[in-house]
Amino acid sequence: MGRVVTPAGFGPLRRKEDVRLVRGRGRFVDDIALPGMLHGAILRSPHAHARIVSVDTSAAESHPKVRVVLTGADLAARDMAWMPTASHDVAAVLACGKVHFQGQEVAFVAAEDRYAARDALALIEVEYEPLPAVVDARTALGPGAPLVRDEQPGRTDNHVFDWESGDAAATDAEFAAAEHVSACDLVYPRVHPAPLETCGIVADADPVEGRLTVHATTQAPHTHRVLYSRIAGVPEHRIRVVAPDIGGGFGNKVAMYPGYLCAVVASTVTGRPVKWTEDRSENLMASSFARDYHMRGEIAATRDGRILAVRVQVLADHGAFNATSQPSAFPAGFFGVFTGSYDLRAAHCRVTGVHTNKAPGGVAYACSFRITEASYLVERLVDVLAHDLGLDPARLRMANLLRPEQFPHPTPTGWEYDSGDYPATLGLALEIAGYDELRAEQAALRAGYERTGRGRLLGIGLSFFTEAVGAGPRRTMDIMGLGMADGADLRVHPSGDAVLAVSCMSQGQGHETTFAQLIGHELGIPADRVQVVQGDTDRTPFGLGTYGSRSTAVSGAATVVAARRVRERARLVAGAILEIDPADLEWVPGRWQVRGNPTVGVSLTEIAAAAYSGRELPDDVEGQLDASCVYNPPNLTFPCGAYLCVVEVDPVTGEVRVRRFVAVDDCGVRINPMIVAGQVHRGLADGIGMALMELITFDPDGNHLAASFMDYLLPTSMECPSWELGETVTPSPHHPIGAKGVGESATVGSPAAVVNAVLDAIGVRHADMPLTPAQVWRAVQGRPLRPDLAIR
Ligand code: MCN
Ligand code: CUM
Repeated sequence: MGRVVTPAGFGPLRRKEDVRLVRGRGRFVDDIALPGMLHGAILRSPHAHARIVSVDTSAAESHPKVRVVLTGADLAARDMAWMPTASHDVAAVLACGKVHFQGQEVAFVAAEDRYAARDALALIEVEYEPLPAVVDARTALGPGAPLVRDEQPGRTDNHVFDWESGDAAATDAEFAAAEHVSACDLVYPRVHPAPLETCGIVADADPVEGRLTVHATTQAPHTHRVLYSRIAGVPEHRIRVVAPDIGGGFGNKVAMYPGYLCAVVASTVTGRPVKWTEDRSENLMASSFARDYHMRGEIAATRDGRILAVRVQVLADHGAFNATSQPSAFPAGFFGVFTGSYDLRAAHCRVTGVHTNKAPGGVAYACSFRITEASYLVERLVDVLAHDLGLDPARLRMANLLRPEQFPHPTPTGWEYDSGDYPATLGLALEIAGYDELRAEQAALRAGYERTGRGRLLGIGLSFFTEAVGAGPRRTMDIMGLGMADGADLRVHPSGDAVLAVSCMSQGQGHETTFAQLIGHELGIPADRVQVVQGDTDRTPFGLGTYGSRSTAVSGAATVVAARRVRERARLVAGAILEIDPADLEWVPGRWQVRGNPTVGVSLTEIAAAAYSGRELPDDVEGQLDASCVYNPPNLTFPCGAYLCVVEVDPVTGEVRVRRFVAVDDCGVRINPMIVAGQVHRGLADGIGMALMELITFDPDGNHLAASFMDYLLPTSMECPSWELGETVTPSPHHPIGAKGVGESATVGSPAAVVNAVLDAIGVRHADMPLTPAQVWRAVQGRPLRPDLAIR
């Protein structure tokens, strides 16, 4: 660790893409208008669970502006009623026979304009026979629970999977021998990523060329192309998927949605382009949700607070279809990192997935594949342990964190953390916060409250997280059989300017800037002379895309390796120009020069011109200046962070105000510290949202109770303090520039800090999120509610 140095080419460069984005010149899917384009709309189920007795589309079809109406039966006739999901399940495209959740897609209309399409939905007559719904995961496996997936032959219950990780026997032995055990039941409620831009598509099936062009809001264009190809039985080269500018994804735009496929079919049937854009309620009701984990955690320790083992049981609510998007071999995502940042002797978890009559729960919402749940669990457990043993939560953490000399660290659940200096990271957060003074202020405020019965209480909440980002390697991680490795193609033009094409896809993370900076760092080409091409399967190499904060760790590594290959090629050309053995040349940013004689050398610009010129080149140099790389990461990268949240709580009204938030992140070497800070700011706001206000909940009949921003509350700048950031740097030993991902770190780490702070203020051992004023007030009274009981 030590002093933070910014390597050449890196630094707080302003985002290149903002030149168009902040001027309203971005081009989003809904900005696209093709000649003759039709507009789609979806009829959705009003019931959470019902048999479809009949569907009559005749009135809608005779609407003068309607061009096609699609039902489940129409899709079944094309063998397209069901689509594969990443988790070896299938999900309905349009309901056939029955509906499984409220808001499920039942029919699709394409009409001359958006209004006509909506009007026509009202003309479709669907007769439903309502069935009892199962909404609570805890009753889904019980006797008499309604069967959600009875269309699957032989199915008798709502069980999805059982998965375990760690050593059960060793863990049980630690618990049996431990001096102290703390246990806690926690719910990580269902939440939604709620990006600013909802999901949408413009599908254009060209019957003459036999080509399908799709403009869609997707974080993973190549994966989507493979999916379209498999579902429609059309080879990949006949499909082009373009993701233009995207107004936020946060995981919501990883999955394939029925509206996309319906638009493709409607375009095929009508021979005209079809646009479909979700509205906000549709997005909140039917697109990928996150979390919905019911967890029982236990932590074993000595009486003086040496943590020995953690044991966890999870009930995972996957909704009606197992439509998660994590690597195939990980049914509970990367939940296995629930051992957190601590030096444990043993750990074990058992996760059971169940179906309910709710929209398919993805793993989406800045989750790094369930690490959000894992991190929240262990960081809550550590605070519960501190509460039970009467220990200070900061000192308890410091005493149990992994020490720098323990890296690379094999965890009890089979991961290998690459690097980190956890004590220094926590130490810096405590220092920035002024921890001891805060505790003194807390004691004074509490004494005042106890004397007068009024006033605010101060709460100080900590969380220390370890993230796991940058999936593959391809040998152990695939999605639908596609290995998690990504490509980068780099071409330096005769002018010395460069074009980089990558498989990842920015939704606001600033890739056009940071990936250009990677080229600047490796080749000395200024970032404004590097064009970054992304989001177009016709113009970019194959790769699985942007999620799980994998772009820097995987595509970034591919970019660096490709740039180094170009540099080596340039060395040979430089040798030819200078008539000197290439082995005698040394690289300084932007230039090959003679070792020991720096006045003799050639710049990359001169080398590029020569590589395309009529000049004779060495036999093993073909000419031109380009290179590619497909990067198969040897391991994930493991960023970490120490977060400290300070809240003021009014115990009479339950109102919470976040006064301060200190976040020290270690994401290895930072390419653009300003973009990293922006990523962290965003994730911290996520944490405040989830901890205090965000909740997707249902009534017992499965009616969705949060289908608008009136009910699904998001934090604004009003709820957020001025963030106080710090950094430590332990480079990843296996990443070519030592970078680790950061895009989801703050979302993973912050919820526990906020919850720990609120509970610390009111002296309560545990209460579930979201800690709304009502929930806090009840917790003060000693009777907090379960989040699924719609706290208002
Ligand atoms: N970066 C850096 N130095 C590092 C690490 C990252 O400069 N050591 C930069 C990267 O180059 C990139 C940004 O920070 O410009 C985020 O990088 P990374 O951690 O690699 O994450 P991804 O680019 O793969 O982004 C995905 C991640 C995920 S999975 C979600 S969800 C999320 C997030 O990013 N969605 C976002 N941040 C988001 N930010 C915005 N604005 N919009 C979203 O939808
Ligand atoms: Cu899981 S949300 Mo992000 O990985 O796209």
